[in-house]
Amino acid sequence: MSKKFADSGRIAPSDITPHRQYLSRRTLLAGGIGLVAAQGLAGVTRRASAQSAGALAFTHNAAFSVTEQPNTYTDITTYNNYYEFGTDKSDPSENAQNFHTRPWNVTIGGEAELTGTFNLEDILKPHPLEERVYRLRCVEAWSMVIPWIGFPLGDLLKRFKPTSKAKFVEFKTLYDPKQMPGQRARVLEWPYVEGLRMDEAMHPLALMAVGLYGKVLPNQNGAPLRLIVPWKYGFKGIKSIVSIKFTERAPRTTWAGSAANEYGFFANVNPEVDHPRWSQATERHIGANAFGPRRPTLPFNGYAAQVAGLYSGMDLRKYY
Ligand SMILES: Nc1nc2c(c(=O)[nH]1)N[C@H]1C(S)=C(S)[C@@H](COP(=O)(O)O)O[C@H]1N2
Ligand SMILES: [Mo]
Repeated sequence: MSKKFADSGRIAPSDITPHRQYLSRRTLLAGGIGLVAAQGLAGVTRRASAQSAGALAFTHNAAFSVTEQPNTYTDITTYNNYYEFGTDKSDPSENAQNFHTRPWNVTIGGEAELTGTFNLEDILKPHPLEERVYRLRCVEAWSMVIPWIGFPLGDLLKRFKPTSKAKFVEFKTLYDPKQMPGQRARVLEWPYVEGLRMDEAMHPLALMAVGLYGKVLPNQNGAPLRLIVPWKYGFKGIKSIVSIKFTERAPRTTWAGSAANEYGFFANVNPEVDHPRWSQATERHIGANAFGPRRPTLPFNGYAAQVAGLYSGMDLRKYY
């Protein structure tokens, strides 16, 4: 799989990050170094991680990572969409600093044998953490490459034994206008809601993220728990999740519900289906070369080989 992911190889020389040590480790792994050496390096990561605050223990998943250079930690943590903390890209990093992510509960409901409210530690406990470097393509036609830390969403969902009626999964963000100043304005319907079809949710690329760049998620990136669906536009990646519900019908999601002509339920990255107000054929890559040439947008954000089969027989212009 890494070979296919590597095919676009779009590393701009200007995309240099300050995380040199981190990257050299990744480059070695991406370069196909032997398994023993890779495990040795993962061990080094773990030992080193105990020393710095917020560091996580994880193993790098090269097979599920692109080999493009990740954006810098600064880009990833200061250029954000998180409307609960303001609509400017710099607002979340400024306004989310005091957001409380502990204690944190997640309610599991709907069509499953096991439902209820669980504390975050119990949600996370059984899941070993992986690092996966994924492309992120925002519906606003910009992109980044982000080294997430997380675990497969499907592994979490299976634990609650969804019934045969569970055809979709709905996710909700915390609603707490006291802590989230953006929720005091009606820029969106609150709380933020997203959803996936069950087979999409069970796809091994769908990730529950708890960290990035080897450390616990910064609040502005959706701490303590957020969704990443790399073949879809970024808005599907709902942040700070407090509710997961198995449903029979497609949930009404925030963006598709409020502007159905602009944002679809599926929201698969598709260079051939434009947003009514702009083209989706190309993207601006955030980083040192952000105002250099635009890059072509890839079908399913470069993950077509892995996920196109989920949509065989569907008219992707109709189900956008
Ligand atoms: N709750 C919530 N989740 C959200 C958003 C939001 O405004 N609120 N913005 C979405 C959009 S449009 C994008 S592109 C990604 C951005 O994630 P990042 O800031 O970690 O890059 O988060 C998504 N998740
Ligand atoms: Mo986005």
